[in-house]
Amino acid sequence: MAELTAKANTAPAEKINYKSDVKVTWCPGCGDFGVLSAVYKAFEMKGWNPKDLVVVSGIGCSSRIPYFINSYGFHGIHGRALPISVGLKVSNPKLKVVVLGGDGDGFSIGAGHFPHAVRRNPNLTYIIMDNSIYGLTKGQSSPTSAFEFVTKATPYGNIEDPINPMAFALVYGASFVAKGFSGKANDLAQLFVQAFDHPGFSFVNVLSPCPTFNKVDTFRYYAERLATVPEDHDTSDRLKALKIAYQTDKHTMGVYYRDFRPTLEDRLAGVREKVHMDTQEEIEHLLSRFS
Ligand SMILES: Cc1ncc(C[n+]2csc(CCOP(=O)(O)OP(=O)(O)O)c2C)c(N)n1
Ligand code: SF4
Ligand SMILES: [Mg+2]
Repeated sequence: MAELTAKANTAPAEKINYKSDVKVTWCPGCGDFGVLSAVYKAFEMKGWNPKDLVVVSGIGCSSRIPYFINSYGFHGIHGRALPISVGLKVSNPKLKVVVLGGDGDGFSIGAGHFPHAVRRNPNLTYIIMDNSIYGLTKGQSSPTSAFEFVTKATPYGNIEDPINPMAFALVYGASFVAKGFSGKANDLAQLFVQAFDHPGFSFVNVLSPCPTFNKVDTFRYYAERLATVPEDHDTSDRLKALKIAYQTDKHTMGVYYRDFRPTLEDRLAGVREKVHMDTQEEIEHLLSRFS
């Protein structure tokens, strides 16, 4: 059941504390701690007032994150974080909306919402905490699990190919697409700030290992394959971004792509303007019949 958590406090303006009093209940060593730390840092850099900020999630270990943040929060239903967030932006465009959740939440049950959020281009940030597993339900394979990955649900190895989250976002037309790693919280915080500053739908896929349901050390696995987007990469070139997304030998961190086009809020303001004008014209036309 959807749950609205209003935890915004009235902390003094000079130093905003984004940490809530709720105990973080993830397993020791969970990659999600790195994401949470980067989120705190990025919010500190932005200095947003918690009363103007809503953190939205679905269901999963990662989706518990709104409880740990001093802001408004919406711990929603599995796979429905994006529609909830778009609704928030439509009803109050001034809100800062940051959406977080797991790879299962976003790319399995929630995958159908992704293209439609993207093509509306709402001014919000969507962060996937990608551990390539269903953590909360005790370690089944997810849409980003590797082929032949062994889990309790796939004891003979996963028979499905994984989706490529970066290509997924690029092909659907997201206006900002970036990738990060929870083991590099400072870099991640910088990436989040760039995503927050982007006017439109910004997507960040974060590699966030689940040590509980991975037999190998995924932190080390990723760290050994980390690369950064080349400095001369043209972020306005979607095809070049796709080439980086399809590199199989490394995990490249940074901003792959961005473009600037009207946001959902701009588009709705345009419609409101037209409605207002039409109404004015209609009123004048009606009045002219009585003059
Ligand atoms: C409609 C619905 N279907 C299925 C579930 C069961 N369920 C809860 S969390 C989850 C997957 C969690 O995986 P992910 O989104 O990757 O988050 P993680 O726990 O890995 O952070 C599933 C299938 C549910 N709660 N609601
Ligand atoms: S099960 Fe995995 S994803 Fe969930 S809290 Fe534990 S380490 Fe993190
Ligand atoms: Mg997951």
